[in-house]
Amino acid sequence: MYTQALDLPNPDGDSAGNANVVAMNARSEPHSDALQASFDAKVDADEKIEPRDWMPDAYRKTLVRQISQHAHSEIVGMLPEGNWISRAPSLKRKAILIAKVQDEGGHGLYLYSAAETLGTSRDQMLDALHSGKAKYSSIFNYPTLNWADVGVIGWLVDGAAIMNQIPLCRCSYGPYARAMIRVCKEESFHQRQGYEALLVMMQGNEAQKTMVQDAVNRWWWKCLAMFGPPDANSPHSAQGMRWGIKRISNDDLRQKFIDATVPQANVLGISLPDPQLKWNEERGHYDHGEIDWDEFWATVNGNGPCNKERLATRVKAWNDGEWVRDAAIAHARKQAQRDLKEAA
Ligand code: BYC
Repeated sequence: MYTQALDLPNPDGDSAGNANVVAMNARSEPHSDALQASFDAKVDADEKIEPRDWMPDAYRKTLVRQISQHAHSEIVGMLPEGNWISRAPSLKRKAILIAKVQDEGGHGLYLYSAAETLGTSRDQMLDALHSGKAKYSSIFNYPTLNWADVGVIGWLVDGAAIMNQIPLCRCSYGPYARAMIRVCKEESFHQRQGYEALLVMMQGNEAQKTMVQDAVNRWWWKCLAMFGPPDANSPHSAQGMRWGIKRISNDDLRQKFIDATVPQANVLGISLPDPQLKWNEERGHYDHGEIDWDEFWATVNGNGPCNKERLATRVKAWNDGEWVRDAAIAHARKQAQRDLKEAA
């Protein structure tokens, strides 16, 4: 497994591993100009910051916020597509979709592991998700109405995710950067399977083509909003860039995504629902219309079409899984006692 756990400092954690991170959390960070200067020099030299390195509290806090939100997005992101596993149109599509949804679960786990190396326990992060305190990507609060939505999520949602996540492979925090390398490889397969599914539908009958166009119309603007608020209204961007967490700004990534996607839409034979979308020779980019930021913020703040349903599903899964977690901990304890006895 692509674990970051080797980086955890304290071997005396409990069987659930929690004491390790609590111990780290409790460690009070000494602060001095020399420590700060050495951290800044590392970031400027594009070296990785590792879990045992000194880091400013605000850097640690920002990473926990972003990585845990990212992990939550992967886990909640399993739900809209998981909804179609039992209704996939063929065995091949079902197998692909199961593999994809399972990959998203795996991404969540790598990312929770990366965030744990910063001294926050998985229980704390999940508690923040379940209580509605933590954010997850706005995109997963919209419903998947028909099979074409599954293809469009692969093509556009995973396509937007890759655009945002490739630069994160160069993030200054080592465990996050390393986790993102594998995540991006898998996301690339996800994007291609979605595009291929849509290509097949577009060679089908009129009803199938209409389904694809309808799904693209519903998802396009929401995918553009995934990159976050415009740079001018993005409170975390400047500091995130200074720390080498963010490498490319929200607006620049959004523009790159649009420029890459328009030719793909042409090959597919669908139109994108933006009358202002037009190549601008001078800029060398596509111009585009305005995103509905009121809708974005309403969704981010819990009032999108599926927010309550998504959270309720996650909370139920957590409660239903309690006996499995208890059994795993009991087994680990038994194993540890057996190992101790054998060593004695
Ligand atoms: N949705 O100052 P800003 C996937 C929040 S999973 C919700 O620009 P930052 C997939 C932001 O958190 C994709 N909230 O912030 C999975 C902040 O709020 P707080 C998930 C958003 O951090 C399964 C506030 O707005 N990807 O692809 O510099 C199946 C101000 O924003 C959103 C990641 O998580 C949003 N879209 O930049 C298929 C990537 N946008 O925390 C696919 C990692 C912004 O102050 N994250 N907000 O309360 C990032 O790259 C950055 O955190 C963001 C935001 C670009 C998202």
